[in-house]
Amino acid sequence: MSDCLFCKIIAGEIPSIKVYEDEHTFAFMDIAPLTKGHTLLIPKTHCKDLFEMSEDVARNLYAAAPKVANAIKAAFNPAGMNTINNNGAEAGQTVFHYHLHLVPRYDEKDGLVVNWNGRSQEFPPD
Ligand code: IU
Repeated sequence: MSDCLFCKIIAGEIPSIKVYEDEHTFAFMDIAPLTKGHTLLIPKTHCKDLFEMSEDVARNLYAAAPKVANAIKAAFNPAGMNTINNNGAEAGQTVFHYHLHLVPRYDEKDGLVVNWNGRSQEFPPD
């Protein structure tokens, strides 16, 4: 899609820090990382959100997900990882090309106070 930011990143028209690429998928570092190593995994075929995604696109995207997750794990040594996907502005989506957030987690005090389900989670101070 010509006016889609993430399509332009895939095409190399907008620079990104590429983490992974194959025939069907592309992954790059989020420009505003929630934690160290926060990566976005996206399909090369433009689709707005999960509701528009074909089974083929989903299959290819999720086939790449463990590879990218393990590459992030090898590079940053997180203790865990959240995968998050927002669909629709009401659900928090701000870029309308499907993307799966891979958010490495380090410990309960890694500074991120959003739990996997988007609910605020307060941690006690030291
Ligand atoms: P959301 O799920 O649609 O809210 O996530 C959009 C993400 O895209 C968000 O984490 C942004 O930091 C990220 N992003 C980016 O990596 N590069 C950009 O140029 C823009 C947004 I605009």
